[in-house]
Amino acid sequence: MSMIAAQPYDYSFPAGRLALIVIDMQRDFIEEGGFGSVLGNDVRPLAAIVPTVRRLIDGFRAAGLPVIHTREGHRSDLSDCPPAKRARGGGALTIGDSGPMGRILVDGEPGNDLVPELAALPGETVIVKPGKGAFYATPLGDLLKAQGIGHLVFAGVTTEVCVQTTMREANDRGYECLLAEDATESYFPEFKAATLAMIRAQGGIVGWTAPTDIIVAGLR
Ligand code: TIU
Repeated sequence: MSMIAAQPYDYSFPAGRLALIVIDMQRDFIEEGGFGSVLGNDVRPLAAIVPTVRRLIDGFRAAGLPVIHTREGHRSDLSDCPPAKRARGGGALTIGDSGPMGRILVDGEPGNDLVPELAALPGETVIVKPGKGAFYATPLGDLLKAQGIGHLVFAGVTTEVCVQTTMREANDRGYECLLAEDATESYFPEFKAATLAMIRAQGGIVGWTAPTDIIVAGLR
């Protein structure tokens, strides 16, 4: 077993059996005019983690370990978007409406793309998901099973919404989950802090957390 110094205690993983899941590092959440901003958020703090997420991705690529990207996006006919989800938000625009980066949160639109610095390489999987969790209504679980992967490192946005939801889904499915503390961000700093604390409380009730540099060093 390999080991990464983490909270609430060291994170162990079998060498070659660890994958990185980068959650929703897409223009819709990180750039002005996308879903994050139509919900009323200041999106600027999220762009600040892009270089750190890139360092984590590069560490996994250099170690020959899988990098899986996700995007929150709906089909163009919105058949996979519950009316309840579309009705939320209270802003002038909602999911499926036309914004400056194309239709909001719709797969295939410019705003749904990953930010250019974090684009998937050929051969890397991109999961397009209709929900906050990446296991719901996607092939992610089958894909991990087929590759024999039981240990997952998480990064991306936002910490308390799609990242935490996916970590909880993974935890209930038996995966050992580690969140990169500085490669995740929220529109609400206090929500990020609370999420990191609740994940590792009670002996790691949801999983572990560690800084990106420690994780990357642990891959070598
Ligand atoms: N609104 C918010 O914080 N997040 C989302 O809607 N989706 C993700 O977290 N990706």
